[in-house]
Amino acid sequence: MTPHQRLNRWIEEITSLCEPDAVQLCDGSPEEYQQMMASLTATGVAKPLNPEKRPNSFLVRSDPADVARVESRTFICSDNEQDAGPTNHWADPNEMKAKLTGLFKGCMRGRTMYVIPFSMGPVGSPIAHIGVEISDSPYVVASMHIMTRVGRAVLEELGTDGDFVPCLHSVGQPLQSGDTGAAWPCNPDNLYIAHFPASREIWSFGSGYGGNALLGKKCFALRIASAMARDEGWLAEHMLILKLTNPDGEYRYIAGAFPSACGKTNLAMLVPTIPGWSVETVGDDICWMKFGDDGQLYAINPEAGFFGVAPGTGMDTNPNAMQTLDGNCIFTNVAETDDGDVWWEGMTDTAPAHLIDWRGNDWTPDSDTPAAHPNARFTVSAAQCPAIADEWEDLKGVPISAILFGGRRASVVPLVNEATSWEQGTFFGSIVASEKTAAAAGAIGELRRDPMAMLPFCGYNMADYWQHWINIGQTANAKLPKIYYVNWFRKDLEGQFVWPGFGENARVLEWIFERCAGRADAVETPIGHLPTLDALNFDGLDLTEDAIATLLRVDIQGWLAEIPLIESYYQQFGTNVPPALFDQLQRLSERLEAAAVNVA
Ligand code: SAT
Ligand code: MN
Repeated sequence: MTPHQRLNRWIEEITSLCEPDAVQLCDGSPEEYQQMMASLTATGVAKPLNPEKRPNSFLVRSDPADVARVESRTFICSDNEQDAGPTNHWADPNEMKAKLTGLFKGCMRGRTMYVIPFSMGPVGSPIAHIGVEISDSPYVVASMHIMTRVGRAVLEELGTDGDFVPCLHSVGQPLQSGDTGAAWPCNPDNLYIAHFPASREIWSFGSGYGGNALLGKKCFALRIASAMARDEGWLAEHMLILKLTNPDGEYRYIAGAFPSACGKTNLAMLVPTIPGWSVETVGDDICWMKFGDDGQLYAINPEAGFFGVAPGTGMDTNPNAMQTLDGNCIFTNVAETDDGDVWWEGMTDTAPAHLIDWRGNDWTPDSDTPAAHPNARFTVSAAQCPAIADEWEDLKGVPISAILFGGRRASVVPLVNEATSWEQGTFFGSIVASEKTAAAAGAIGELRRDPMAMLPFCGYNMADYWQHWINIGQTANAKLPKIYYVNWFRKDLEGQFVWPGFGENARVLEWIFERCAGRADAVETPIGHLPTLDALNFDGLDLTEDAIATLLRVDIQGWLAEIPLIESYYQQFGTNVPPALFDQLQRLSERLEAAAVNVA
């Protein structure tokens, strides 16, 4: 079938296990894409949109029971439970394989089994890696065309003995003879998204949606790749990558990790408010970084498309995303307008008077359910983004000058602080949190820790992953990026956001840029370097002195109150927590105590 013996053997093995009616080796061609969309249209799950509104675009409605990633059914199957760590669901690899082999037996009867060779990253890049997904879903094939690089070039790159990650997927709904089955087949009662980090394999059963089914994304590019990166001395991160250019035409690349609902895609496509500055997009979700010969970390976006949350995306919040969506898109679980286009909450200020909602029912603004599912998605090629950086497909990657970590914190955490070392930056990354409740200033809301925004995406023990970060910092001759902790979500005593956010975040990026260039001032504080009042560009911003003070305040008492919370958070990881992080915590605590005495 292919020149690759191991791949051929795997295809044969899966064919005899799953018993499909036919096997199709995917070539990634436009004809193949049209074939998939035609078959999805024929079964009624996809609907072509009005070509005058949205050329070559489709609306897909999933089963209402299959609308998002399911973390409770996501498993890390390492030999030892401790290697999965307390934040992952662990399963014994042999037991999981046995159970899944039972489920996969005959699961593709009546269906075509697609073999999808794909590259995460530009084909031929030394930072890229190859996977092969076997799936019985044409929706997955079409989506993989957009989200990854699929086809012949990948097989050529694999040659006869290249490495690949086998990614096995089935919607888990075989067809009886003559039966056409459900429009959106799935099997939510038997859902498994299983990862085998030691053998670098993924087995996913029962869902056709997003990260459960497009196995190149979170399953491979984060969970399996994080384990590969640990073994091979690189970083696989849940980060955007942007290119920032100043008015003189100097540019730098910045990566950033943010938990969901913190505006990561908006930041990746930001339109700066400050004159002369520009942001271009390299990636919006995932970042792979390897050391170059010069000791710098070079990054690629392993993906080729955006699988973005539609609701909340509009011309006011993200004009670049909106323009990316002009055509050639798959929309899943958004609402349909009367003229054959799409709509979702946040696309426009006022909703159309009539829609068909994501479930296929009539909808008006008086309806008490949303028109689009909150996790409705667009799938679109990154190349269509008007802000895409020319070098986004550079084989050697782009050198990263700074790494941002951010959460959603109403209190305690200032607008920006710079870590004084890689170890301190790793410490900041490990304690990233978002507040569940909108806490009043001074009080700490209930914190959901999401270290490095990797909580559901780390393929091994989170604390071992922190140790890997520490180890990366000790790489000989490394020229490491500076690390920043940012918070766009600080609130005042009345519970109002203090910082305007969106395009104004460019002001913080400007300071970071100038710090990397060795030109901007900072004050040393117990929590690292903060901008001096003059160093941060507030020109033309309507902020009171009080607001600026709140944004740049080092909240000694607030931070002191966090020390025991961090300590007990670390304790759940037992002895796996790197001593370097306890050391950072201890020293932070000492600096805060000393500052508290000085203030008193
Ligand atoms: O569904 S995905 O995992 O691809 C996207 C997400 O949940 O972040
Ligand atoms: Mn993500």
